[in-house]
Amino acid sequence: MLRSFNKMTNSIKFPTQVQKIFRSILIGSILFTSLLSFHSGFAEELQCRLFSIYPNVQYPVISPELKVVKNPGSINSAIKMIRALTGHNEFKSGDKTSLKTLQCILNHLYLDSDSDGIKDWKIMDRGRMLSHLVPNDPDWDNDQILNFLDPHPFDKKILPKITKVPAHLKIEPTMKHSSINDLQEKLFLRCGILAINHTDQHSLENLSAALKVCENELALLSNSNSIIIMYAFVGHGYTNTQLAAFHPELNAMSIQGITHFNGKKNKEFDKTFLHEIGHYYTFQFLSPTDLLEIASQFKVVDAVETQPTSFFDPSLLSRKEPNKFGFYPTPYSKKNLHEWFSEMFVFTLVPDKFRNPQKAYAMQFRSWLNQKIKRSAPVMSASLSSSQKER
Ligand SMILES: [Ca+2]
Ligand SMILES: [Ca+2]
Ligand SMILES: [Zn+2]
Repeated sequence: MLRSFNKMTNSIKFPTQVQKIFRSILIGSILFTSLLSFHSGFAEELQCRLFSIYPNVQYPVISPELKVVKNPGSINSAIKMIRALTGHNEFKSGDKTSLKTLQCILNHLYLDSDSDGIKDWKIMDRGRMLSHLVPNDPDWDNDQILNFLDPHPFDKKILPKITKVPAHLKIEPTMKHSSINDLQEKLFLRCGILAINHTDQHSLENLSAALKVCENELALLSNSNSIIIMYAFVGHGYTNTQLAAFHPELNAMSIQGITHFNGKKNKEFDKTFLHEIGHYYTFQFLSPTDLLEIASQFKVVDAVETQPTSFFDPSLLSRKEPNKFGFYPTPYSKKNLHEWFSEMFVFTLVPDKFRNPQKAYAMQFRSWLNQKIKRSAPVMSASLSSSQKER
């Protein structure tokens, strides 16, 4: 599933509201909820909340009465200012949004801590409204250490090159889970997956399952040098569809932590985990046109005629009548092209676990994907931050 992180995150500032939001979304099944449907009804909950990139991150204190915009006057003029500043004409505020909240959002949107022209925060992502402000500049202080890896993200300090999980992200081992940071380290060093505790704590069981999958199945793909952030968010349930999610605006995935873990590994964990990694690969290594191109190779779409510029283009996200001659590894892959790709991603790595294990298709998809990864790998290792800044 590809989902907005909005409803699964917490902020240091407003834990109670966020808990409420969690309760309200758990009704819907995650895997089967389209990206866009997460956005209905959002605006009413618009708050001036900052997404916390890791626990206890230190953000500079910004009062809502910050000097930049002393008084926008009215809700309408505040909205106008936000639209002018961000270029997002879609920006709306709900009935419950106060002028003070808008002023606070507005003030955050002006911030550019390192004066490099890339604003610190955003409240919209590719036309979609977010319920938190999320990082817009991947390196707020321009010290070449990406925000989440940076123990002082707003304080430019020269740090040694990162070769292991930085101290501020280390998962505290517990009596029961004494080996958990060993797992965290292996996941990071061997697979580039950085497990970060967030509103929940990672479980030993899920992290060891993730490590196994990455050492066996993911190893079939070309090496990519990129880092996949994997948060533990409270709000994930125990059923297959609720185990994990990918959040494009954070460029991060999230999985179930200990809160909803019922003591035994969910049989579908491996596939769900790979499915979300598939979404990560889409955003990291493909262009929207690539997505159409591979879908047309498998006759899921007809010849590529349009060249969408956004991954959120309706041609990639809307449900269409399945193509009679198309190859769909699962019923869920008929949902839209993003979900088709992620299901193919799982299929290409573990074809035997599918009802119709067409090995030739799995190989065709995998070699196409490996070409795309190889093409972008050198760029990624050289300039992780600048390539992310384009987002
Ligand atoms: Ca900046
Ligand atoms: Ca930094
Ligand atoms: Zn998905």
